[in-house]
Amino acid sequence: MVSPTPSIAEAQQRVKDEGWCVIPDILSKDEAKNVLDELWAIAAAAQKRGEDTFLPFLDPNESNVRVFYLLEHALFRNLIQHPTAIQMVKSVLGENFLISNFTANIARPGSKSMGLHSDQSLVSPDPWPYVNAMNVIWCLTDVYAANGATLFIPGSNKWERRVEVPDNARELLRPFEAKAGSIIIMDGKMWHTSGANVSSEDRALLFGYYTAPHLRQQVNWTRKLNEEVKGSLSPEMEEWLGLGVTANLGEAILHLKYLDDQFATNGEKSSADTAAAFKASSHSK
Ligand SMILES: O=C(O)CCC(=O)C(=O)O
Repeated sequence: MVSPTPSIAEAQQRVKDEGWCVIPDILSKDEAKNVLDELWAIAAAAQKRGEDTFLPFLDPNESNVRVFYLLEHALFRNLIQHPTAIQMVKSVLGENFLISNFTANIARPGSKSMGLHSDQSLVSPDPWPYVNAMNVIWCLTDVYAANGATLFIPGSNKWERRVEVPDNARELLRPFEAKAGSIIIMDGKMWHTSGANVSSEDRALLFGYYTAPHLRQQVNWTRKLNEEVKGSLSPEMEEWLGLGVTANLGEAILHLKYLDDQFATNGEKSSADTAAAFKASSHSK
Protein backbone atom coordinates (compact mmCIF):
# COMPACT_ATOMS: atom_id res chain seq x y z
CA MET A 1 0.00 0.00 0.00
CA VAL A 2 1.32 3.48 -0.86
CA SER A 3 1.38 5.75 2.19
CA PRO A 4 -0.49 9.03 1.67
CA THR A 5 1.64 12.17 1.48
CA PRO A 6 1.81 13.63 4.98
CA SER A 7 1.02 17.29 5.54
CA ILE A 8 3.98 19.31 6.82
CA ALA A 9 2.43 19.30 10.30
CA GLU A 10 2.07 15.50 10.20
CA ALA A 11 5.62 15.08 8.93
CA GLN A 12 6.92 17.32 11.71
CA GLN A 13 5.01 15.33 14.32
CA ARG A 14 6.33 12.02 12.93
CA VAL A 15 9.89 13.26 13.09
CA LYS A 16 9.34 14.39 16.67
CA ASP A 17 7.82 11.03 17.67
CA GLU A 18 9.74 8.53 15.55
CA GLY A 19 12.83 10.43 14.38
CA TRP A 20 12.11 10.09 10.65
CA CYS A 21 9.59 10.46 7.86
CA VAL A 22 9.38 10.37 4.07
CA ILE A 23 7.94 13.32 2.14
CA PRO A 24 7.31 12.23 -1.47
CA ASP A 25 7.24 14.26 -4.69
CA ILE A 26 9.44 17.16 -3.66
CA LEU A 27 11.11 16.77 -7.05
CA SER A 28 9.51 15.37 -10.18
CA LYS A 29 11.12 12.26 -11.73
CA ASP A 30 12.67 14.48 -14.43
CA GLU A 31 14.05 16.94 -11.88
CA ALA A 32 15.55 14.09 -9.85
CA LYS A 33 17.15 12.72 -13.03
CA ASN A 34 18.60 16.17 -13.89
CA VAL A 35 20.12 16.47 -10.43
CA LEU A 36 21.58 12.97 -10.78
CA ASP A 37 23.08 13.83 -14.18
CA GLU A 38 24.71 16.94 -12.71
CA LEU A 39 25.95 14.89 -9.76
CA TRP A 40 27.68 12.42 -12.09
CA ALA A 41 29.27 15.33 -13.98
CA ILE A 42 30.57 16.77 -10.69
CA ALA A 43 31.87 13.33 -9.63
CA ALA A 44 33.70 12.93 -12.97
CA ALA A 45 35.24 16.42 -12.65
CA ALA A 46 36.34 15.66 -9.08
CA GLN A 47 37.97 12.40 -10.18
CA LYS A 48 39.71 14.23 -13.03
CA ARG A 49 41.13 16.73 -10.53
CA GLY A 50 42.47 13.78 -8.51
CA GLU A 51 39.94 14.07 -5.67
CA ASP A 52 38.88 10.83 -4.05
CA THR A 53 35.32 9.65 -4.55
CA PHE A 54 36.07 6.42 -2.67
CA LEU A 55 37.07 6.76 0.97
CA PRO A 56 38.27 3.44 2.43
CA PHE A 57 37.62 4.63 5.99
CA LEU A 58 33.93 5.01 5.09
CA ASP A 59 33.09 2.31 2.58
CA PRO A 60 34.26 -1.29 2.15
CA ASN A 61 34.75 -1.07 -1.63
CA GLU A 62 34.81 1.31 -4.60
CA SER A 63 31.17 0.67 -5.53
CA ASN A 64 30.24 3.60 -3.28
CA VAL A 65 30.85 6.90 -5.08
CA ARG A 66 31.06 9.79 -2.64
CA VAL A 67 30.80 13.37 -3.83
CA PHE A 68 31.71 16.25 -1.53
CA TYR A 69 31.44 20.05 -1.53
CA LEU A 70 28.15 20.07 -3.43
CA LEU A 71 27.51 23.60 -2.21
CA GLU A 72 30.05 24.85 -4.73
CA HIS A 73 27.28 24.28 -7.30
CA ALA A 74 24.19 26.48 -7.70
CA LEU A 75 21.75 23.60 -8.22
CA PHE A 76 22.75 22.06 -4.91
CA ARG A 77 22.68 25.41 -3.10
CA ASN A 78 19.05 25.62 -4.23
CA LEU A 79 18.27 22.15 -2.89
CA ILE A 80 19.84 22.74 0.53
CA GLN A 81 17.56 25.77 1.04
CA HIS A 82 14.41 24.22 -0.44
CA PRO A 83 11.45 25.67 1.53
CA THR A 84 10.12 22.25 2.63
CA ALA A 85 13.57 21.15 3.79
CA ILE A 86 14.02 24.38 5.76
CA GLN A 87 10.56 24.07 7.33
CA MET A 88 11.48 20.59 8.53
CA VAL A 89 14.91 21.72 9.75
CA LYS A 90 13.43 24.59 11.75
CA SER A 91 10.88 22.30 13.37
CA VAL A 92 13.68 20.03 14.63
CA LEU A 93 16.55 22.44 15.33
CA GLY A 94 14.73 25.74 15.88
CA GLU A 95 15.15 29.03 14.03
CA ASN A 96 18.94 29.04 14.35
CA PHE A 97 20.96 26.32 12.67
CA LEU A 98 23.99 25.76 10.47
CA ILE A 99 24.42 23.84 7.25
CA SER A 100 27.18 21.46 8.22
CA ASN A 101 27.65 19.50 5.02
CA PHE A 102 26.00 18.47 1.76
CA THR A 103 27.34 15.28 0.19
CA ALA A 104 26.26 12.43 -2.07
CA ASN A 105 26.61 8.70 -1.73
CA ILE A 106 25.87 6.74 -4.89
CA ALA A 107 25.70 3.09 -3.92
CA ARG A 108 26.37 1.11 -7.09
CA PRO A 109 25.68 -2.62 -7.43
CA GLY A 110 28.16 -4.48 -5.23
CA SER A 111 28.43 -1.76 -2.59
CA LYS A 112 28.35 -2.84 1.05
CA SER A 113 27.42 -1.25 4.38
CA MET A 114 29.55 1.34 6.12
CA GLY A 115 29.74 1.39 9.94
CA LEU A 116 26.62 1.83 12.06
CA HIS A 117 26.50 5.35 13.50
CA SER A 118 24.26 8.28 14.33
CA ASP A 119 25.31 11.56 12.72
CA GLN A 120 25.09 13.42 16.01
CA SER A 121 27.46 10.90 17.59
CA LEU A 122 30.10 11.84 15.00
CA VAL A 123 30.16 15.51 15.93
CA SER A 124 29.42 15.56 19.65
CA PRO A 125 30.28 13.25 22.55
CA ASP A 126 27.48 11.56 24.49
CA PRO A 127 25.19 12.00 26.32
CA TRP A 128 22.74 13.23 23.68
CA PRO A 129 19.66 14.47 25.58
CA TYR A 130 18.62 16.78 22.71
CA VAL A 131 18.43 16.51 18.94
CA ASN A 132 21.18 18.82 17.70
CA ALA A 133 21.64 17.47 14.19
CA MET A 134 19.54 16.14 11.34
CA ASN A 135 19.63 15.07 7.71
CA VAL A 136 17.42 15.88 4.79
CA ILE A 137 18.11 12.97 2.44
CA TRP A 138 17.28 13.56 -1.23
CA CYS A 139 16.36 10.44 -3.22
CA LEU A 140 17.59 10.83 -6.80
CA THR A 141 16.64 7.25 -7.68
CA ASP A 142 14.03 4.94 -6.25
CA VAL A 143 15.42 3.56 -3.01
CA TYR A 144 14.58 0.06 -1.76
CA ALA A 145 16.15 -2.64 0.36
CA ALA A 146 17.85 -4.51 -2.49
CA ASN A 147 19.52 -1.44 -4.02
CA GLY A 148 21.05 -0.39 -0.73
CA ALA A 149 18.44 1.79 0.99
CA THR A 150 19.78 3.43 4.13
CA LEU A 151 19.14 1.06 7.06
CA PHE A 152 18.04 2.47 10.40
CA ILE A 153 17.11 1.14 13.83
CA PRO A 154 13.57 2.22 14.78
CA GLY A 155 13.56 3.88 18.19
CA SER A 156 17.34 4.41 18.28
CA ASN A 157 16.71 8.17 18.10
CA LYS A 158 15.86 7.92 21.80
CA TRP A 159 19.26 6.50 22.78
CA GLU A 160 21.38 8.97 24.73
CA ARG A 161 24.64 7.07 25.10
CA ARG A 162 26.87 4.92 22.92
CA VAL A 163 26.61 2.04 25.40
CA GLU A 164 22.89 1.78 24.57
CA VAL A 165 23.71 0.40 21.11
CA PRO A 166 22.80 -3.28 21.60
CA ASP A 167 24.91 -6.25 20.52
CA ASN A 168 22.12 -7.37 18.17
CA ALA A 169 21.92 -3.93 16.47
CA ARG A 170 22.41 -5.51 13.04
CA GLU A 171 19.23 -7.58 13.39
CA LEU A 172 17.20 -4.47 14.21
CA LEU A 173 17.99 -2.59 10.97
CA ARG A 174 15.11 -1.61 8.67
CA PRO A 175 15.27 0.15 5.24
CA PHE A 176 14.09 3.66 4.46
CA GLU A 177 12.25 3.03 1.19
CA ALA A 178 11.14 5.93 -1.02
CA LYS A 179 10.59 6.91 -4.63
CA ALA A 180 12.91 9.16 -6.64
CA GLY A 181 12.07 12.77 -5.89
CA SER A 182 11.24 12.15 -2.22
CA ILE A 183 13.08 13.54 0.77
CA ILE A 184 13.66 11.50 3.90
CA ILE A 185 13.98 13.47 7.11
CA MET A 186 16.21 11.79 9.68
CA ASP A 187 16.87 12.99 13.21
CA GLY A 188 20.65 13.12 13.87
CA LYS A 189 20.32 10.73 16.83
CA MET A 190 18.99 7.91 14.63
CA TRP A 191 21.48 5.03 14.30
CA HIS A 192 21.85 3.98 10.69
CA THR A 193 24.13 2.69 7.95
CA SER A 194 24.11 2.35 4.18
CA GLY A 195 22.55 -0.85 2.86
CA ALA A 196 24.36 -3.34 0.61
CA ASN A 197 23.34 -2.96 -3.02
CA VAL A 198 22.55 -6.49 -4.25
CA SER A 199 20.49 -5.27 -7.22
CA SER A 200 21.60 -4.26 -10.70
CA GLU A 201 20.55 -0.61 -10.24
CA ASP A 202 22.28 2.41 -8.71
CA ARG A 203 20.95 4.00 -5.56
CA ALA A 204 21.74 7.71 -5.39
CA LEU A 205 21.18 9.82 -2.28
CA LEU A 206 22.16 13.33 -1.24
CA PHE A 207 22.68 14.07 2.44
CA GLY A 208 21.92 17.62 3.56
CA TYR A 209 23.31 17.75 7.08
CA TYR A 210 22.17 20.56 9.42
CA THR A 211 23.17 21.13 13.03
CA ALA A 212 22.47 23.36 15.99
CA PRO A 213 24.62 26.51 15.76
CA HIS A 214 26.97 25.61 18.60
CA LEU A 215 28.29 22.55 16.75
CA ARG A 216 31.27 23.10 14.49
CA GLN A 217 30.43 22.37 10.84
CA GLN A 218 31.96 19.39 9.02
CA VAL A 219 33.19 21.75 6.29
CA ASN A 220 34.77 25.16 6.78
CA TRP A 221 32.69 26.93 4.13
CA THR A 222 34.57 30.19 4.64
CA ARG A 223 37.62 28.43 3.27
CA LYS A 224 35.96 26.16 0.72
CA LEU A 225 33.61 28.45 -1.22
CA ASN A 226 35.15 30.82 -3.74
CA GLU A 227 34.63 34.58 -3.58
CA GLU A 228 32.18 34.59 -6.48
CA VAL A 229 29.93 32.04 -4.78
CA LYS A 230 30.22 33.82 -1.43
CA GLY A 231 29.28 37.12 -3.10
CA SER A 232 26.15 35.54 -4.59
CA LEU A 233 24.68 34.28 -1.31
CA SER A 234 21.63 35.75 0.40
CA PRO A 235 22.14 37.07 3.97
CA GLU A 236 20.17 34.03 5.17
CA MET A 237 22.46 31.57 3.37
CA GLU A 238 25.52 33.43 4.70
CA GLU A 239 24.19 32.91 8.19
CA TRP A 240 23.28 29.25 7.64
CA LEU A 241 26.77 28.59 6.26
CA GLY A 242 28.42 30.31 9.21
CA LEU A 243 30.07 32.96 7.03
CA GLY A 244 29.29 35.94 9.25
CA VAL A 245 31.97 37.71 11.29
CA THR A 246 30.55 36.61 14.63
CA ALA A 247 30.45 32.90 15.29
CA ASN A 248 29.24 31.19 18.44
CA LEU A 249 27.78 33.82 20.75
CA GLY A 250 25.29 31.17 21.75
CA GLU A 251 22.28 32.55 23.55
CA ALA A 252 24.17 35.50 24.99
CA ILE A 253 21.48 37.97 24.01
CA LEU A 254 18.77 35.89 25.69
CA HIS A 255 20.59 35.02 28.86
CA LEU A 256 22.93 37.88 29.63
CA LYS A 257 21.44 40.74 31.68
CA TYR A 258 23.16 43.21 33.94
CA LEU A 259 23.66 41.65 37.39
CA ASP A 260 21.48 44.38 38.91
CA ASP A 261 18.65 43.31 36.60
CA GLN A 262 19.07 39.63 37.38
CA PHE A 263 19.45 39.67 41.15
CA ALA A 264 18.50 42.46 43.53
CA THR A 265 21.09 43.19 46.23
CA ASN A 266 18.61 43.05 49.14
CA GLY A 267 17.23 39.61 48.33
CA GLU A 268 14.00 41.11 46.94
CA LYS A 269 12.81 40.55 43.42
CA SER A 270 14.63 42.68 40.91
CA SER A 271 12.22 44.93 39.01
CA ALA A 272 13.50 44.25 35.51
CA ASP A 273 14.00 40.54 35.81
CA THR A 274 13.82 38.05 38.67
CA ALA A 275 16.38 35.49 39.63
CA ALA A 276 13.65 32.87 39.24
CA ALA A 277 12.87 33.89 35.66
CA PHE A 278 16.57 33.98 34.91
CA LYS A 279 17.00 30.45 36.23
CA ALA A 280 13.92 29.20 34.37
CA SER A 281 15.15 30.60 31.09
CA SER A 282 18.59 29.06 31.67
CA HIS A 283 16.96 25.63 31.88
CA SER A 284 14.38 26.08 29.18
CA LYS A 285 16.13 23.82 26.61
O1 LIG B 1 24.44 6.15 2.12
C1 LIG B 1 23.76 5.85 3.09
O2 LIG B 1 22.75 5.15 3.01
C2 LIG B 1 24.16 6.33 4.46
C3 LIG B 1 25.34 7.25 4.42
C4 LIG B 1 25.72 7.74 5.77
O3 LIG B 1 25.09 7.47 6.76
C5 LIG B 1 26.90 8.58 5.91
O4 LIG B 1 27.60 8.83 4.93
O5 LIG B 1 27.16 9.04 7.05
